[in-house]
Amino acid sequence: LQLEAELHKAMQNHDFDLFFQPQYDLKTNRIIGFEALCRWFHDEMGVIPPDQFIPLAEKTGLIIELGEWVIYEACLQNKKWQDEGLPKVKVSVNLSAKQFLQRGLVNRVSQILYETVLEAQYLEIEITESMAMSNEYHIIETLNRFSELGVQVALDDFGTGYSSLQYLSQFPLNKIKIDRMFIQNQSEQNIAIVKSIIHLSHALNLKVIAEGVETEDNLEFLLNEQCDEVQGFYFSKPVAAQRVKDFVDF
Ligand code: G
Ligand code: G
Ligand code: MN
Ligand code: NA
Repeated sequence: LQLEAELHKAMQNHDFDLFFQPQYDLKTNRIIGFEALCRWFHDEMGVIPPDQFIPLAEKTGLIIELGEWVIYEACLQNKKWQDEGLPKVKVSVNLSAKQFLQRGLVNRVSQILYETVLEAQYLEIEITESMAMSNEYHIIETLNRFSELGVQVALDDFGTGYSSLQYLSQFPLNKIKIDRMFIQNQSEQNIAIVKSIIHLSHALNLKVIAEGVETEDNLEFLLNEQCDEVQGFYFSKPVAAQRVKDFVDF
């Protein structure tokens, strides 16, 4: 396949970059972290969005190398911001299923933290609800090892799968990320779902972040419902690393 060959070439040529989207604490209005999002800059095709190349990278196995690069780059960048004197915040990376199930992942992450001199508490990994539901025993095993390492774990795209929070309470998670579709389509049903995710998460001692916050109304609703954190275009789109300092008043 054409795109597959291009993907291999891109890996060798370092044609990937990370963009960063800020996450805010709703009570203090402070930035508490950035989600790192991968971008592919292609000479002719321009910017290729992750929706198009992550699934392909998964299929071809290239996700292992790419995923490792993403973690390394995110940690390195975060450490750089800290060294420049910015307040310490988390950087959050998305892990794909194949990457998460790979043997040696936790050791590799531990090594990356050592190499980049980033304290583990400033790295967060995001796994999706569907990954958590795949029932493989080593998911809990791996999450426990991340937890022992001190790395934070967030459950991404929450609400799109069929897991109960009761089931998830067996997982060593720190945070639930409410999928943006529940925020953006504020139907009566979605409002009820968001409320119950927030209440149940808090009952289980989990933090909750809402994704896809685009309007003042979204923000007000989430503030009323005691949501902990927010992320979305209302605050900022994902931006290049060098732009982060522009709007980070921290
Ligand atoms: O940044 P954007 O909204 O276009 O991302 C689209 C999707 O691609 C999201 O689901 C996001 O989680 C995923 N994605 C972005 N960067 C990475 C990455 O580095 N690794 C993995 N596995 N997924 C990513
Ligand atoms: O699946 P995941 O949550 O990792 O997806 C992250 C993606 O969501 C990012 O690529 C980002 O571009 C996108 N995103 C972030 N905030 C918003 C928003 O407010 N509205 C929309 N439509 N997309 C958003
Ligand atoms: Mn994510
Ligand atoms: Na999500």
